[in-house]
Amino acid sequence: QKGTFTFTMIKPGEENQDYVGEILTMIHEAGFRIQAMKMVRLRTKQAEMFYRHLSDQPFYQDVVKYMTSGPVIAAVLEKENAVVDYRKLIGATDPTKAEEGTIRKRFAKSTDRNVVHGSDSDDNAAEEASFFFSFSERYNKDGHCFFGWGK
Ligand code: YYY
Ligand code: MG
Repeated sequence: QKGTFTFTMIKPGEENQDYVGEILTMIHEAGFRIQAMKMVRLRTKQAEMFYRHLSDQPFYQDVVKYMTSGPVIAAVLEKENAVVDYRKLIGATDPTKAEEGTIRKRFAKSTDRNVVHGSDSDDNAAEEASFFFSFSERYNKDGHCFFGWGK
């Protein structure tokens, strides 16, 4: 069902990998259930595609370079009001502006390495999940989408 899933990534870097357990604990304690998860290293073309909406931004190539510098942990999370609640849990893009108790406030040192990605809409969550998880990882044999909404 729409509205009950979101997509997240834990971004690359040793400083993030050291905190994977704690980040997942925060996600769990905030009431999200992990429906799918994998660790993958993106190719440049894939990162360019994932962040194509930022292609006009001056930091676009830096984002692509960073996001391909090591593996990311991609996951689909389930919870009522998932997209909005997860954006609240991760906090502002700039960690100095993120509220206490958010993942970025706790772990991120800068905007350009802000630890986690979170989808900003239901449609983007569906699209981003389908970017990382193949058809057979998303659908059962009856054509039912495991993540609750079809894409
Ligand atoms: O959704 P969110 O991650 O909070 O921010 P976006 O505006 O979608 O930007 C995506 C990504 O780009 C951000 O997480 C870090 C990077 N970025 C940057 O390096 N410098 C900026 N001034 C803005 C964003
Ligand atoms: Mg965004």
